[in-house]
Amino acid sequence: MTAEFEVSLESRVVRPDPVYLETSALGPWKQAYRRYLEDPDGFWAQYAGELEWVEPWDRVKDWEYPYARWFVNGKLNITINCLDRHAAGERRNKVALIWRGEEEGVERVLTYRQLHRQVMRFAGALRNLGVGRGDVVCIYMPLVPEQIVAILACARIGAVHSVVYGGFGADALNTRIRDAGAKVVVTADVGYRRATRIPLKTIVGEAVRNAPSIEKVIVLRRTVPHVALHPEMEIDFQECMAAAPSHVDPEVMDAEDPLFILYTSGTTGPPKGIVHTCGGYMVGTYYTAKYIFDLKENDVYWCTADPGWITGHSYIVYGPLAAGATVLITETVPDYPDPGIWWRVIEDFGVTVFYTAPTAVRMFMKYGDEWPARSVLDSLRVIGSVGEPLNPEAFEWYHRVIGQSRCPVLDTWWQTETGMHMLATLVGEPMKPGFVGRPIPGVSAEVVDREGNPVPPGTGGFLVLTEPWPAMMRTVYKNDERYRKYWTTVDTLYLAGDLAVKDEDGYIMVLGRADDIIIVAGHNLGTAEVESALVAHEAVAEAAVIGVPDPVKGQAVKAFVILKVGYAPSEKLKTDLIYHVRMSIGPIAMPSAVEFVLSLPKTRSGKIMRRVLKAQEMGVDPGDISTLEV
Ligand code: 6R9
Repeated sequence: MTAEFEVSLESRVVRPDPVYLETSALGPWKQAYRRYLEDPDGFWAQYAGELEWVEPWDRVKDWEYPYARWFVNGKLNITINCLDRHAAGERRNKVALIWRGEEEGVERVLTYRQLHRQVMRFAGALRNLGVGRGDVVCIYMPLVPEQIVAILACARIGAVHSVVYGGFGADALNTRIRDAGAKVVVTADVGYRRATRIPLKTIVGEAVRNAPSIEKVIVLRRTVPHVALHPEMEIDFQECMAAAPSHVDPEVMDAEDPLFILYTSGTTGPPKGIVHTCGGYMVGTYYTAKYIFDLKENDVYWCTADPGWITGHSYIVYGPLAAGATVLITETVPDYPDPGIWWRVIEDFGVTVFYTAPTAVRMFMKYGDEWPARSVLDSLRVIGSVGEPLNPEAFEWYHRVIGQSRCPVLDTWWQTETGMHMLATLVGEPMKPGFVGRPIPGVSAEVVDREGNPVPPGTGGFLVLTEPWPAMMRTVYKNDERYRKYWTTVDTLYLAGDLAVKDEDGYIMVLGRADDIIIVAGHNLGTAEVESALVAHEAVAEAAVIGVPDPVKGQAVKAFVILKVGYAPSEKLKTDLIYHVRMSIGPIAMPSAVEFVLSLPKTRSGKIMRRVLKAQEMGVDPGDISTLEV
């Protein structure tokens, strides 16, 4: 970035019903944050103390820059807290998981007791195959309860899971298996998506041919009649469960033993194997699931991510289960058989806490208000967002149409690398559309210049985290140099790679990835600012902007625009949009070109890949595109 830059901070303030703050378990942000600042280690010790440990820790943290150890010498198994603790107590018959298949009426429900038993069985099955502490297991499955059973079974025996999203192809899977040196792959014969079958087992077959570390492939057979297995390599999921012991004690893990590797979605470069450990990750995801979502005992919680992403790891599996919540999962996509399906799921199951991504919100906006209007959404209490900036326009729609102007919108900024929420507007606190919110209690964040000095409110800069936190990644698998880079590029701070701006109240707005920044005549423009202006136009459903070379200004803005249903592309509309950006942000941000498109290149987790648009525009190689949704 060449210099700091000014950003307009105008935003309206949306005040939620005071009852949210009155009933919040964490209380007002200011008090909770002060409690953290006065005694950071004591703050984290308090929440860690709400969980069960096999042996207590000696020290809350050791920080030897840039390496942190949390809950030093503490011994635990995360599944004791996600399962045994509930299954042995009052939650034993509480529903842990509700699964809804793609078809209406195809449902399964598992209580905590049942989930506990299944996890122990599968843990025993893995052990029977010679999988033990420290071995890597690759999980490549559709969104079915067995996917979660497999994840927790690895944790039970101290095996390190590497979940690969079931939408990835054979090459991407092969790269991830090889990098992690996985011993076993757990998969299914098929996944269902828009009524078509995704042949997962066939893809695995291709992916493991050049992966010498693989010894066995465990296959969950969903279709009838069962597909044939190749006995030299493949075994049946249910058969190996049946042959396993029904009780498996949890492996006693050190707080700093690895729990999993997860390859990042990679909007800007090749995927990295992010390594998370047992103790700090457990405390961080438990604390945020319970206190940032402010989960209550009777909540029905639905996070629409897939466990193949960090959002699924932290906020479908580990966090909510550690907090003893009822978690809904479904194999449905948002627009099949029609764009009303998710709202019917909310009505049918009485979902109270809903967590989704801006890409989904913008897609629903495109289809109009009539779809959500057909369902009763009165059960909803809190609606959350993660993954990309929630543009003010998308915030307003989400709050008004889905939240019925009643539910707080819980925007949460965090990363695969952070493991847990970092910035958010706590439930009950005033919301500012366009702003994520403040650092959550327990987290220290700043917006700084290139040297690491905080910039004043209204000035854009780099978003950094200034203190270690429990769920932080510990390294990049087999590439510690890349880990160190996060902490050594801007002073000694953790550089998130996002641009941001803070207002007078300390609310932070994320402006986009720093690699995507556009510099027009020496002025820095975050992609989110221009895209939000475009999305605010009534005809626009979604927009992406990139910088293209300009002989005079250095770079100019090029906009790619998806129109809402009912609008047609025209030269007049292009002019309108350019004018609209001029009036909202200023002449500097005016696109020099607007292109109407039907779709945008996105990662499989739904983030716009501007790098790909840019490469196409310039006619150059886009680099690693294994995460691109095709
Ligand atoms: C959890 C997750 C991380 C990147 C992050 C940022 C973007 C995530 C956001 C957000 C604006 C939010 N991001 N949440 N931007 N507002 N609430 O998405 O992890 O896949 O690793 O992506 O996503 O750019 O740096 P991951």
